[in-house]
Amino acid sequence: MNATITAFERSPDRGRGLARDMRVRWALEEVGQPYEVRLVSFAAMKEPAHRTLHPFGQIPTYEEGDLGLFESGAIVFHIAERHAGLLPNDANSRARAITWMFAALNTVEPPILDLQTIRLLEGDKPWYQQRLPLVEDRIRVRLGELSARLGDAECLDGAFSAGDLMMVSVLIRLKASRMLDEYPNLSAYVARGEARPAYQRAFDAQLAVFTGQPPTG
Ligand SMILES: N[C@@H](CCC(=O)N[C@@H](CS)C(=O)NCC(=O)O)C(=O)O
Repeated sequence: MNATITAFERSPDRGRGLARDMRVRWALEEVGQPYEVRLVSFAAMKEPAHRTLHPFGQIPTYEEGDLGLFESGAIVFHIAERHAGLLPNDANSRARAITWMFAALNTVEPPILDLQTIRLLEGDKPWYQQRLPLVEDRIRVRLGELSARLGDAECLDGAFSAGDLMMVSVLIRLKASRMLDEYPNLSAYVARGEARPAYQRAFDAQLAVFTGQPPTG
């Protein structure tokens, strides 16, 4: 039986890769697992039925037989553990790839989310103009550190892994701000992720929800 994930019925970015079901779709595509999608409205996400699956009333979720998961990181990790293709076999390499997943979610994503939150919710507040550069600088610190570590490498640690999938997914959130342009190796790293056929299939499938056109891949 195919796994079922949840995704936005109506997404703020109209299905252009930012909602976090994209990470899960991408992981499933990388490991070649078909999946079903259940679309949920903002109202339905807050209903008890959905909260049974996701206590915080959000997407994505993941159902596979008796198993119900929430949190995109946990879901991608589960997929990567169950299927070959996203985590190396060597134990130490595997541990390092998992470390990069946590780094993406715990160290790099929080300041990026801060930027999105203040833009969305605090744009009309008197402190916004003062706060904005502080938040942007915190992102630049992380991008500078990440850029230094990546250097000229294709991936964060050896071959492409769930760590890269998560890091690229997080960095993509910065594309509209153009901050990534300041770090050419990170821009190229994100572009390499986006060029992967599995990413393209996932992107097309997410976009198709909003265009009504069937995915081409
Ligand atoms: N840490 C969670 C965050 C989930 C999250 O913020 N989901 C967003 C969509 S990308 C959502 O459901 N937003 C609607 C809401 O919070 O009401 C994860 O990685 O899955």
